[in-house]
Amino acid sequence: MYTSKIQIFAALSLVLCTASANAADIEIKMLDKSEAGGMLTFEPGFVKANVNDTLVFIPTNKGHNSSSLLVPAKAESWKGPYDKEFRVKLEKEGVYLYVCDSHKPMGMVGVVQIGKAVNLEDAKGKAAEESAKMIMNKDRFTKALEQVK
Ligand SMILES: [Cu+2]
Repeated sequence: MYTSKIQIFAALSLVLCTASANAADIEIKMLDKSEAGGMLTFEPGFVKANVNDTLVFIPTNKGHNSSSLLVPAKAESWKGPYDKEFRVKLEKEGVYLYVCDSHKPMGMVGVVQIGKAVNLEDAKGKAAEESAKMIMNKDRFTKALEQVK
């Protein structure tokens, strides 16, 4: 009886430890129109996550993809397919900027912060450069970057 309780406790501890060590999946929808009324959006447009978490882009509406625009030093860039669920694991700390290739001019963009924002100044510079070329939603990058802490 005593032994079995210990065994159960040991098994339970193992389960809990495994769970806390697991990285998270974070879903980001690709939308024509958000519930708040914004056109052509990633939702959420800003995500703060941990090293080794995975972004999961969901093709809720058709005609969108996800491509990295700026990644921290030594991090891998990505270019996701259109109209398919796409997963990208982020293994380096810093700020990531990404866009929908078709709708970058319309400000279909997003920002991810992994751990410390070690490259925030670079990200702000790139975002300002790209935002200047947009024809709508020019403030999306700025508003997302304001949430970086
Ligand atoms: Cu798009």
